Amino acid sequence: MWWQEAVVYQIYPRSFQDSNGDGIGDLNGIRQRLDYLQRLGVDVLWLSPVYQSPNDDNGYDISDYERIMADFGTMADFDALLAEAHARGLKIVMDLVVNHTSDEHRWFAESRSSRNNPYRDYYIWRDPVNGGLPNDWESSFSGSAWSYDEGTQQYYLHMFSKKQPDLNWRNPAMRQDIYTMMTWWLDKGIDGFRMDVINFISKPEDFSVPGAHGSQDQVHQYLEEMNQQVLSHYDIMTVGETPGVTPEGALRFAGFDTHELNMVFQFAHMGIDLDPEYGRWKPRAWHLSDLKAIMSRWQTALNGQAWNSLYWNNHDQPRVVSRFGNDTPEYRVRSAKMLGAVLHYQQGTPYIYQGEELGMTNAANFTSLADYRDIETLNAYQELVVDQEEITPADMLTAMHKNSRDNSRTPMQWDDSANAGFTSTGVTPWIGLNDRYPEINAAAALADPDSVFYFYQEMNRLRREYPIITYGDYTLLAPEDEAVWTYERRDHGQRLCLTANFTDQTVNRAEAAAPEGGRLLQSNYADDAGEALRPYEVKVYLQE
Ligand code: TEU
Ligand code: CA
Repeated sequence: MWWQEAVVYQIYPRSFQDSNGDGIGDLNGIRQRLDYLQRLGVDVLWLSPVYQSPNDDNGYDISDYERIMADFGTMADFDALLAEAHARGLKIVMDLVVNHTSDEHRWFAESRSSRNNPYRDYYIWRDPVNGGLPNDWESSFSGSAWSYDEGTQQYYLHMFSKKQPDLNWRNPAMRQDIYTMMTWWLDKGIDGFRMDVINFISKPEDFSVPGAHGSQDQVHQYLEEMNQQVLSHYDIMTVGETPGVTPEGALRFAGFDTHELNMVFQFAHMGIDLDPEYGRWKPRAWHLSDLKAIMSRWQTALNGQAWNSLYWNNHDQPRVVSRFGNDTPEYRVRSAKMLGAVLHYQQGTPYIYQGEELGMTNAANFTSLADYRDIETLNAYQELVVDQEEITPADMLTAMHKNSRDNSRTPMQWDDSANAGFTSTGVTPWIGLNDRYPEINAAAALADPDSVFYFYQEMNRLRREYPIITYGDYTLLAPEDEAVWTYERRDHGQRLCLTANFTDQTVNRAEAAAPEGGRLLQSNYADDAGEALRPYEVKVYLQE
């Protein structure tokens, strides 16, 4: 399928390119940068939500699915972007957020207006239990997942902010409205959907049963129905965002022999440095053996039965070079390339998040709470530092530096001019720039043949040339090794072998030497030092 051979590039429109000097990225800005994206050699652009939204959660709170957020432009701008992308052979995948809407969506306004409004049942309403909350579910953005509505004296459910009420997928009329909306977009010619927290859409019938949180079996009925009524009528790609999903779960959502989605995003590898209780707000040390074990398990469990989506980064995660690499000036470029190779030479469809191809880093220059914009971060600070005093301000700031979602939401760094070419000089961007932009930016990368950008470009080129990169079987070697990740891929008598040093020391490994008849396909050093793997060195050998 075409989506197995594609490379996807995720755009966070708010932070990509401002075209009209209001400090906010927009659709026309994306259109201005299509040359750059084509040059990188990606096939699909996934746009984080561009629909009308009051921006409580930067567009993941949609108030009208068939309108464009004024900040981003107009529907005519969208149509122009889609047409120009298609003319260049680039596809566009939209974010589909249907677990919840904004509380400013017309359906919710109707729903909360009275208990017998026809839209009441589009959302999830419950009576108080013993005068209080219906159950102990917590919102991902702190506090209870239930908010009380004075007008109608019931609670509504919101797994995210109180401005993101969860839709009731048990309601067939609601589902039909969603399918109609999806059809409307697909008829416009978009090329697929990335489905936000799609495994959360089904909820238990009885909220008093403990442990019922998370995926329920009905999710598969809903997705089969969606597939049958909508998705199967188009040549598109779908990827479900499915926090907590296991490989076995992925086979149900996206098995080659099932009729729901094409791929899912798994989260296991994103959890290795988080605290079991406090999550991203108490970072912990991670081990390469864990990272290898998790990702290798996904490689083997899905092989031949489903298709992996490969990602290090997105708008919810810190920058990978700061997380699993080394973002010091000495090793940033080297380790960003190494990480890119480790990911892209696995079996699956790779996703590049904007700026990853430049080796963009976490926002170390954010010094106080006032620099942050993300609702998850701000709410967590209020809850854990201010209200409950469980984390000190200093420790929280350290955690935010490591893990806040804002690390990946700073403006794209295009050049070394004031505002990094993201917006006009003199304008204050909606979120502060990463102060390393004079060194780390697209113009500098394009002028440097050894840049991370050209390394990614080369990976994209090689993927087109060698099907083994896309389709080969994966085997992990030396699973216990805490410094080096070695794996091989096999396909039709060919063998590809990757070795990657995750440390800033030179280490010696027999597997790092050229195998018999093998030729070096790609590496991040100018020469080959045989068994010696230099700091953050990666080598990919091909035996044909
Ligand atoms: O994210 C869902 C999700 O489970 C997390 O990764 C989430 O970002 C949260 O930080 C958990 O710590 C999706 C979107 O990608 C995210 O941007 C939205 O905020 C969220 O859904 C709600 O729509
Ligand atoms: Ca703008």
